[in-house]
Amino acid sequence: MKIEVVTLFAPMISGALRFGVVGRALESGRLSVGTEDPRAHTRDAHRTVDDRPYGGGPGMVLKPGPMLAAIRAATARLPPGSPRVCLSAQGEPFTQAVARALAGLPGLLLVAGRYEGLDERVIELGIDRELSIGDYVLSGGEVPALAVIDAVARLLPGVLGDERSSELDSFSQGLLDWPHYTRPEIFEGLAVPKVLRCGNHAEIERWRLGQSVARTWRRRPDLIRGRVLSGEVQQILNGLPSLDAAGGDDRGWMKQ
Ligand code: 4G3
Repeated sequence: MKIEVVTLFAPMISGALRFGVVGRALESGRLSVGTEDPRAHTRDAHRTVDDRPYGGGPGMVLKPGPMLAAIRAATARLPPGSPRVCLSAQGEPFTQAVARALAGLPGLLLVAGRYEGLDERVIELGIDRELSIGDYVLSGGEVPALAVIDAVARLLPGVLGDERSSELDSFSQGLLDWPHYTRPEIFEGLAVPKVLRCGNHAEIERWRLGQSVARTWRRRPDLIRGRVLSGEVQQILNGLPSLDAAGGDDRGWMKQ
């Protein structure tokens, strides 16, 4: 898969992508990431990329000329039809389902804004879709672009390897992950749950699913309400206290 990022701070992108799973995806050629700097598309001596907002008010807006020229230059290096995505707090939520859809494409353009954002005409002329990584404001779209690249890269064939399939991840089943433990068996007085040391794999699977369901129900009931439930998950949910019941956390469920 080929990804291009339009950014004023290319080293933020290239620097962060050198490590771990994404770093190896780049080295193996399963993923390639290029950048395009809007400043390279300025014509004035000061290489100006921002200007004051029409209508007044604080902050600056990215000038449309350099931004659209950078989008077009980067788009020309991508397969035809690659979606052009802008990261902004006004976008639709970036979810695991969106990551899966993007990972199935041969190309993707990500546009990282700065200041108060892009001139709206750049969005009209050069952006297909706006995505948000969450309900908070950041100083630039680079960190959200990196989040999208990371989430997409680990879904590409061969990137995780067979033994760490993304199909076993939190969210691939629509539930939060279960708790994990490694040695030592007792750490600062806290023991690993007995069920994980019993060697009964059917019971371990049941415990993990129970933990996932209980956690999701307590922390993210929105994930349960909007979802078709298997009979097994429905049965676990029926045994859980209602959300507003006293005794406040998911840690009591099936402990030990
Ligand atoms: C304004 C994305 C600001 C417009 C970007 C980009 C938060 C998110 C910015 C624009 C951002 C997010 C940069 N802040 N929640 N700031 O995904 O296009």
